[in-house]
Amino acid sequence: MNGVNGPQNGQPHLDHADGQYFLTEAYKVILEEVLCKGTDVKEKVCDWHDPEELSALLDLELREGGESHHQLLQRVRDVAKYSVKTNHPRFFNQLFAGVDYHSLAGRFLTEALNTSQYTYEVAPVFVLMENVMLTKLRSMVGWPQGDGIFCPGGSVSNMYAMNVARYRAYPQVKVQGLWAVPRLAAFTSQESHYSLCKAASFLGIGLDNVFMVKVNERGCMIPEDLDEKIELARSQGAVPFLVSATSGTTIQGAFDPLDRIADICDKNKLWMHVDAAWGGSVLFSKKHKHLMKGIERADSLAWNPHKMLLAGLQCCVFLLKDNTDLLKQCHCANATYLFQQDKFYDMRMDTGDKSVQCGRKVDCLKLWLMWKAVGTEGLAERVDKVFKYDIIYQFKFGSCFVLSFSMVAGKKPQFVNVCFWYIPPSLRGKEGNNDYQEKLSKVAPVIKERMMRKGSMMVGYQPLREKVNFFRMVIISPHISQEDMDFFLDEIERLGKDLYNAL
Ligand code: ABU
Repeated sequence: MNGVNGPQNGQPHLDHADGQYFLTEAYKVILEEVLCKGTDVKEKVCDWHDPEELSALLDLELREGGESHHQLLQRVRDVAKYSVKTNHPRFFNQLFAGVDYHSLAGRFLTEALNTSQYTYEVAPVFVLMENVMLTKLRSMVGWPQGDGIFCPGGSVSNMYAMNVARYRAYPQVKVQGLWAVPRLAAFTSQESHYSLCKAASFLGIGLDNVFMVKVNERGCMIPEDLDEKIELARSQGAVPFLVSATSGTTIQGAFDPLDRIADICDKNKLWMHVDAAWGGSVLFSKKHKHLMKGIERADSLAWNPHKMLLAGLQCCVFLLKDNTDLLKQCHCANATYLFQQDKFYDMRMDTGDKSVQCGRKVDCLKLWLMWKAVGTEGLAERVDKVFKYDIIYQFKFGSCFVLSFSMVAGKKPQFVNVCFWYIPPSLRGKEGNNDYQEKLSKVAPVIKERMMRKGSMMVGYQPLREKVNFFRMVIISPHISQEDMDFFLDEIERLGKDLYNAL
């Protein structure tokens, strides 16, 4: 065993003892740098460097010879040091955050086992586990039967929905291609996820044929406008086939009115998909699942447990009500080297041909192990807890900070996305000035740059149609304390109070 010296003469070594020694040491670094320091509020969320400087710090160049274990452990330490600590209590930047240690153990185990989800013969445990997970999640939607698959991201789940909906309406498309179908029209809200447009483009439906339905102030689809857009599409000679509603929009966290949308889909015989990648986890909460009232009437659903449930990237499911094997019929290619029809076990266990992928990562174990650890009740508590933080936040926004902060929707948001403008003292009371919006649009980017260079916290910002740049704070991690919440607003004020004078 070479121990800390690693491979000799730059030769790649495959010695188990040596590899396991390295892994043990690397794990200690991961534990210390990512999981201990990375969750410590006294440490930075990020150690920011501009790309040129970071490239030099990392020494990314690959060379002819290999490095010693000592050097490699320093590489591991550097990667951890300069990466963003998404487990940190002051990371509010994305729709994922925080760490669940049981899930993480599942992720390590998945990586160590290094298999592909496609057949029972190479993934017996995971084929059974995926089936159990999909059945359980479907039962929460209210579908006693159905189908589904774990996907690499919510965008891919949404693309599956579009493809399966088209296949149901025009099965000949699989063999004959776009020649065999009329101009199709899909409908989604102005605030839905951009993946619907990507899917339409990728599948040859075309961006012009995605009709954007208007939303109300909170970002929820307006059903009357959906009706109008369906008529508009027909008047242009297009054939409506799919409505994609959203439960938990990316920016405002809005929930579309599913029952009313289902009525319209029933009336027009359209496939109803719900992108619940972000909001789906409210189905765990007795108190908040009303936000998805009517979900059982949908045909399909995208749901990402790696978001609010903390299952870890990535853990995404595409669920269908259909139990006629539509998903497999739509995507199968019957590869004879994988899906032999004369196998010695029940070939229905080879679920890989439902997928558009060949090799497919195991994404069910992390969710299963976490769920086993805390139970359905524990996951429900997790969801309820972040909603409680949101209430505290709204109270603060509604009272003492009223001058400095302004809520984007002008009222209580539906979910845990808190969208707001910070108004620096120099802009307060100047709403009527011609350059007010232009100046306000520059505030969030400057504060964001300052917080990242300092490393004190991370929060996202964006414009939204006519609304200029505002912050979107996303509260997910159960490890967030009241002090973190207080720090957040105080830090924005500290970083931005000299604006607009300094711009
Ligand atoms: N798929 C939407 C995720 C974007 C975000 O984390 O903000």
